[in-house]
Amino acid sequence: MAQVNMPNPIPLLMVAVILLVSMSQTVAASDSFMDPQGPIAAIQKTHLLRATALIMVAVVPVLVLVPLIALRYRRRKNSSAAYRPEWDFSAKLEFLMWGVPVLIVALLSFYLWKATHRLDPYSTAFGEDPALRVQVVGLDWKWLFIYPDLGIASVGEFGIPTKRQVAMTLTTDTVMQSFMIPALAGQIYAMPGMTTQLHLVADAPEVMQGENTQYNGRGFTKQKFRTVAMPNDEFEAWVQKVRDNGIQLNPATYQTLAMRTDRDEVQAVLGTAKMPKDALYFTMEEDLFHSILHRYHGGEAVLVDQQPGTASFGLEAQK
Ligand SMILES: [Cu+2]
Repeated sequence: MAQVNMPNPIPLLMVAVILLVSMSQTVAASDSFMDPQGPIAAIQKTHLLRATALIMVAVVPVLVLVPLIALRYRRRKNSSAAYRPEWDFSAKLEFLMWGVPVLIVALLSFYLWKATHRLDPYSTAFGEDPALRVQVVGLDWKWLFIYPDLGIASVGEFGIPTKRQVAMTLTTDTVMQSFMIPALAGQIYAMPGMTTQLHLVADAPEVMQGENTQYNGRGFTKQKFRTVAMPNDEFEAWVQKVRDNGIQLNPATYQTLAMRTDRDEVQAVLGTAKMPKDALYFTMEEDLFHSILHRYHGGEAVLVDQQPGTASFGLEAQK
């Protein structure tokens, strides 16, 4: 047999451990509801931990008792373990085996019911009015954030004030997409011609990743954005920055934006030196959101070259 030179496993293990630790640190920067940055994700976390703990009441005894019973009642000489081949019923055991799961399911249902209503994305229970209104449009492969009351829009950077409710209305101008900012709230689906809502509140200034969780083709992995929660004065400054440095979002620029391009590709066409490398800033006047929505409400199928998300729409980026 050929001699295989096995590398010394210790340095390899150390590298693996270091990698894991450093990865968990880069990932941990509030990209998960396990590190919640707002009340909704915080409740989601509690809910997960509670459900896990309840399920463990059934799982842990099984994991512990199966090997113990197999070991203790195995066939061997001079065994001190009881051997009762005629045994067939124990009320106590039956009560335990059925009662505990019933209790667990009942408790889980109770908490699930409560959490489902508490965490209803349409509910405004977590913040006071006036909420900041944001219209969100899913495109291939970016999210467009429209601030209808501020006359601005952005792609790749989603600025929000802290401690104030953000009331989002979502749709897409392409295939179904799923919006999520794990550290805050979500996920929620959006479909063309329809709207859904999502309300969220950020507790403290923080940068959080947002994404689309519904696979939609080539640029899917790049459909991420930075959610920047800022104190109110910084948020106002950010709005001013977007207003001062943004380009007009009109039918022509929207046409380019809506094509099947990832953020880098659209950045190359629409980006200017005044914008961050990974974000687009816009100013706008018209009610773009409703014109996007109503395009699907004509009672007839939308022509294929008028549908972002099709190869015929505009000049699709070839790749
Ligand atoms: Cu729908």
